[in-house]
Amino acid sequence: MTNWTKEEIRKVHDLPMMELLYKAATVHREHHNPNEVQVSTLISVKTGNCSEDCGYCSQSAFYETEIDKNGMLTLDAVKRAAEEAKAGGSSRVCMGAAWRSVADGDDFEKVLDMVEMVNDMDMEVCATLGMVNEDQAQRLADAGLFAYNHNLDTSEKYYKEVISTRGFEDRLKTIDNVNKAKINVCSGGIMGMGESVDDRVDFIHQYTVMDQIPHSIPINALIPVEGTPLEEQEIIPIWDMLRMIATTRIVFPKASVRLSAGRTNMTDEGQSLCFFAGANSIFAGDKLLTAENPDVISDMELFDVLGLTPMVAFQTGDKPVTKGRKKPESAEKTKWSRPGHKIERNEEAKQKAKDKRAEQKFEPRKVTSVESLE
Ligand code: SAM
Ligand code: DTB
Ligand code: SF4
Repeated sequence: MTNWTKEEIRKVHDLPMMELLYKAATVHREHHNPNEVQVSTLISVKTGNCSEDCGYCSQSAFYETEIDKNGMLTLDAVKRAAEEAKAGGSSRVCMGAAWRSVADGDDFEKVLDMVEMVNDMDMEVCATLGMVNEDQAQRLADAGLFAYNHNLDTSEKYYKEVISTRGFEDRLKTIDNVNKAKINVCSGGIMGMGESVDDRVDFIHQYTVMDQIPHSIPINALIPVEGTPLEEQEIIPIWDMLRMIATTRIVFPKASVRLSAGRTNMTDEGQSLCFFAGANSIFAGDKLLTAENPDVISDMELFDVLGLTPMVAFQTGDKPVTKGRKKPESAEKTKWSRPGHKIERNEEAKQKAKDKRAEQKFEPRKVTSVESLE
């Protein structure tokens, strides 16, 4: 917990750009090596068909988007992806699943196996699986999880304009459960969803009142995805991203600030300014979860130009020790809230998806050339 007021945060955010960047860069070098960047690779271990209606997300089952949906990946596939990530300079693997919350059972046991395996490869393991209860967080910790990503995404007020199927307080509860299990919390947001500057300030302020400040704070730029309610949002100007990164760095001097989704829409110079303003981690690899990301070679070329080096694993925290596997503690399923209020643009995108699916169902089947020959 820190005692920043919203007014103080807003004052920092609104500083003249050169002053803001200078201040942020000064705080950055006081607490971090400014020439080092932590590099993580995302692996989507379960893709698409998610039961939530998050207005930004390509993986929601409510919307019709062009993604390759996938059930659980095999342990082998995750191993190969992690090896490739390590060879490419990543020190952390972040496993994402298109789940609302974790359900005890085979798929969760598989995730625990994956965590154990990647931790044994001497890489930091992060997971982002939706809401978790205390027992599930503890089981992830025991499997060797280094960090858990769970984003608040935006201000509590604007959250209600983006998602109707889950409650903000459940996100806070999950972060609390992760903290209790002594797993490093990674939590941040998405900029450019139509929120106001006040929402951005409120978003930052939320973290100042937490008992524990997150270990890392991802600042994503919205990637507008066709078929989602936010498909028509304009790409956020780099200047807005810089203000958010610099302000986050100044308010949370010790945290990792991650320049996350949306780098394909930024120039090298724009990204360089983000590093100068205090961003000290990125997601590498030509795919995020479903969306595009710059390829590793161009990232490493930029690192070379800037004299940046990828951070080695476990520089910001000890390697977790894997403990024996226990059975889930509570037979009772955790009840997470489902507010269910109507968000107009989400409803429109849901209807569009329904219409498109109905159309596809009644479309005459195309006759292939082989069939037509017979
Ligand atoms: N289902 C889990 C959850 O929601 O916590 C984990 C996966 S979810 C895709 C992880 C995060 O990715 C979201 O919280 C959001 O911040 C980010 N994200 C998803 N779609 C995005 C987009 N189109 N642009 C930017 N960030 C996005
Ligand atoms: C985070 O804050 N950003 C990452 C990670 N945490 C899981 C995810 C970005 C997802 C971008 C959209 C996609 O790939 O579908
Ligand atoms: Fe599901 Fe997570 Fe996407 Fe929301 S952000 S639809 S919970 S995968």
